[in-house]
Formats: sequence, C-alpha cells, structure tokens
Amino acid sequence: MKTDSVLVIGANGQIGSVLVEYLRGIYGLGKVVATDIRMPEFPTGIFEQLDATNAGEVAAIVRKYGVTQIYHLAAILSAKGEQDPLRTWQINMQTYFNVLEVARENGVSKVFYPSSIAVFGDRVDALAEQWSYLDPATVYGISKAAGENWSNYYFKRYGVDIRSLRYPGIIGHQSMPGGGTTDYAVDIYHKAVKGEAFECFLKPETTLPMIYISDAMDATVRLMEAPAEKISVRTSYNLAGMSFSPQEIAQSIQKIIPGFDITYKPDFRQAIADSWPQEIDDAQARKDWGWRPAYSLDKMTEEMISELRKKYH
Ligand code: AKB
Repeated sequence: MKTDSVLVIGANGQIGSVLVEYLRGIYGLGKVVATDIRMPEFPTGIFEQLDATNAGEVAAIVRKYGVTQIYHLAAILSAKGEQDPLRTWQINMQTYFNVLEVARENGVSKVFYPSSIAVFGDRVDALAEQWSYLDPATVYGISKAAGENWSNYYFKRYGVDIRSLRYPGIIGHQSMPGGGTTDYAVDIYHKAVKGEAFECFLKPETTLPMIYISDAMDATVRLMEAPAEKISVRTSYNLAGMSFSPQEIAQSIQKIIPGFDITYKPDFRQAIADSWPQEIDDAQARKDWGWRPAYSLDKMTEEMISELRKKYH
C-alpha cells in the first residue's frame, strides 16, 4: 500500500485535468491518484476508473493508495443540471456523501470541496459578500449550498478538515468546461484564435465573476496548505478574480485580434446568469490565508491567445 497520496475525483474535467498536473508538480508523480468515471485516452501517472456514486469503489481507492487528501471535483454544472434536476441532485450529493463518509471512516486528513458563485440567487444584488443570503436558482447551486453546509457539519461534528472555495467561472487554455453558464468565456477564445466569429448565449452586458485558471490553482492549493487555525470559514470562501461581460471580453480580444466578431443570441442560460451576482467580495479569503489574484482581463487574454495559438497554428 502506498501512503500519503492525494486523490482527485473528476480528474478529466476542466479543473481536474489541470489540477492533477499542478498537484503532481508539488507532491510528485507517484503521489497523486487521478480518477474519473471514464479512462482518458492517454492516461498519465496513476489513473483509476472510479464511479464516485459508488461508496465501495471510493473506499477501495482510498485504502489502496493510503489517501490522505481528497479533491472532490465531480459534479454536474449549472446549465446541464437544469435538464435533469433530480439526477443532478442525486449525483452531486451522493458523490459528496461518499467522500465525506470515506474521509471520516479512514481518517483522511483534508478534503477540498469546490463550491460556486451559483450558491447566490436573486436576494443578492450586484455584490456578493461572504455571508450574503443563499437562495440559489439552479439545482447545481442548491446542491453546492447544501454541500457547503454538510462540509461545516462534518468539520464540527467529526473534525474532518474540509476546505472549500466558491469558484467563479474558470477560464483556461488547457481544458474545456462542460455544462456551465460561464463556459462562453472559454469558447470565445478558441473561436477567436481559429479566426471564427462567436455567437454568445448571454446578452452583451451580462457581467459575471470569473477567474483565470492559474489563479484558481494558486487559490486552491494555498487554501489547502494554510494552517488549520487560519481557516475561519468552514462552509466555503468567496473567491474573486475579475468580473466582465461578453462585450468586455470581446473588446479585450479585439485588442489582439482586431477582426474578431461577436454576435448575441441569449438562451435559457441568460436567466441563470441573471440570478448570479456580478462581483464577489473575497476580503475574508484575503485576510485569512493571503489570497491575491494575479490576472486582470487583459493579462488573461494575452496568455489565452498566446497559448491557444500554439495549439491551433
Ligand atoms: C457554471 O457556470 O455552472 C460553473 C460555475 C460558475 O460554477 N462554471
């Protein structure tokens, strides 16, 4: 049996595929166990197929590798979740309960739970504060708000050291998101670099909180490495990178690709975006564990375009 391994559940996803490499860079190739419901085409390092809705399978992997930290990234996101609300609830909650129980029973020392800006709803106007009211409009948001409260419960009742961030929309060049409302902000760069026009499913002025993938990785590991006494929020920390609208990201792209063209055809995702705040106050994260984002919209645009040009040209 190996010991002191870090388990990533949902390793093929937008965040998981980048986080696995990031964690391997920190802890070593042999210390990070990547898992997903499907095997990737070209697995690297340790990779196990895992159906996280199956408690026995999760427990077997934890015991096989002597797992001491779990990053639980498997979830159905906001837009896709609305197509089948009950299945979304069942998958998002069952997988998390399996993680919570396996952590409690096996003395897993730390768990990372990704929450989302989707926990906020209509009661929050433009700016979401750390303790703003949570009235999520999507089943994904409801499951994340519930997961936050279960995290707090397992910490208080059983002492499981669970840490969590409310991720804004994450933008990165390495992987594609799937099923989210903020996904347009990744797709738009791919279209721009390929020289294609982009049809946006949100209105031009819809401002949402977003973060660049490098900042998201830094925040995640910074939170997980912080001394326990610095963690004052055991539900989930607000996290901010930047906020922008589709027309602002298009203008940022046009500074580098002047001929880039965007059109707008809002669909059902507009209502989801309208229920979310435009800005996030992350003062508590800054105070408790020294969080600071490094990327502005233009800095992110420069890096996204330069990385995607390497991929497509
Ligand atoms: C989504 O759009 O559903 C996600 C999120 C903000 O959690 N990217």
